[in-house]
Amino acid sequence: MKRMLLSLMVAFVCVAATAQTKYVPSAENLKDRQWFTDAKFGLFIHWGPFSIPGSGEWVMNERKITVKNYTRLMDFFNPIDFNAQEWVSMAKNAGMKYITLITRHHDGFSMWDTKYSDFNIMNSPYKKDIVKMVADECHKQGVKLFLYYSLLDWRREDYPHETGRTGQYSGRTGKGDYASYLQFMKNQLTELLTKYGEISGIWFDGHWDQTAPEGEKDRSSRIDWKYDEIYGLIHKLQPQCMIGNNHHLTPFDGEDFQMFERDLPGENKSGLSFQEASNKLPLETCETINGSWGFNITDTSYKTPKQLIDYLVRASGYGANLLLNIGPMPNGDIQPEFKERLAYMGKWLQTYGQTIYNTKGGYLRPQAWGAVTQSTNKMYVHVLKKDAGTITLENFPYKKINKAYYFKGNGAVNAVLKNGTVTITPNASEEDDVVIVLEGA
Ligand code: H79
Repeated sequence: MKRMLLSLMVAFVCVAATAQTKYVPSAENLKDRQWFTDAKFGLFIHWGPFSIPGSGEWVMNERKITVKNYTRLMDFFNPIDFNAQEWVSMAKNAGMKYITLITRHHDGFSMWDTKYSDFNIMNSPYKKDIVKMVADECHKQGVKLFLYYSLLDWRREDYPHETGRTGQYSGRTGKGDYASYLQFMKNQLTELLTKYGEISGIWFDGHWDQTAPEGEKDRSSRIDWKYDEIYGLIHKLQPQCMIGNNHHLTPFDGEDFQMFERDLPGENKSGLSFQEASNKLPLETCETINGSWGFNITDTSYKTPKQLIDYLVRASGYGANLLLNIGPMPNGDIQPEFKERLAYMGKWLQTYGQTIYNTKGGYLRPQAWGAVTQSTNKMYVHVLKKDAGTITLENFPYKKINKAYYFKGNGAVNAVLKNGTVTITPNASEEDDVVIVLEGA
């Protein structure tokens, strides 16, 4: 009897040890999720030795550069014009509330003083910890900091490169060893989460490297990433730190926000975002100003300031943040085309910020003519399309509209609520932005 009891107890302990415990976010984490949802606008920064060839952050893979040859870039990276204070001020003046910084992209270069890889900023002629400089400045200026961290690596032998879809021209001959690679990532993440003050989020990318090429919808991974271990570590070190993973799938247990690359939640215009938008987690869309993430010297396909504002508004209409990217130049300076657009957006937000920050996505999702955001008893109707003509808002949630006016100038607007539908005919406007406020309940 005693023996049976003992073996029962052993069995119970074993089950308890292997059972997946479902992630319960801490109070601090939930608070940061709310902050994030209200923040609406952040700056993505793709920068590193990959910026030098001026051909985007995938240059190693695209030009089939071997690890041996690529390592030379480290000797050239000397961004003498980099000024963290200027970068953070620029983001702040653009109305951005957080920065998401590349700490290590797929090329494996670490932008901080890490003990776990020689391919890092301290071994470049610059010899200064860039993550530290940006982190210190963010904390000083009250801008939150997220860190981008690639799960895939085009240079390490222990990354399971044999099954990787990319990084096949790196010249690696060793055998992948995920246990070793996982330990490496944990060591690096521990550095990032213990040496740089408060980190508001970790932005993972690269999961798709281990997914099947046949049919983009099949996203089952060829390796078990052991996310429970990685996420557990992060939440243990900094419980408020929000985890997002750009795996293009339904969020996994342990994740705190969901991102969409070059796509508004649910639209899947890029063809990479099959996942449905979560109705539980905060959402974020990332997008470039031209067509490139890392500095690209020939890419002049800049979006107009108006297009960028429209994107921010439409993201807000879905209740999502916009994480807008810049790829600084190899010398650390930011090209004027980016600076001008960010300044424009900052100016726009000085006027219209109230219709974006702290709002919820519209009860009516973005339409061809524009988008709706809302706060308590107020609906902000952004008419983005010029000459949109008469607009109808069906299934309108208010029983009565008490006041209808232009956000700018307060001029009255004719808005009629009948049988649950609002009909608005905006005045033909010379201005780019027509925002109408409907007050009611
Ligand atoms: O950091 C930026 C990009 O470098 C990174 N994410 C943003 C934020 C990124 N890497 N890849 N992608 C975005 C697009 C992925 C394309 C893929 Fe494929 C399609 C990966 C797998 C299928 C192309 C085709 C590459 C491999 C096969």
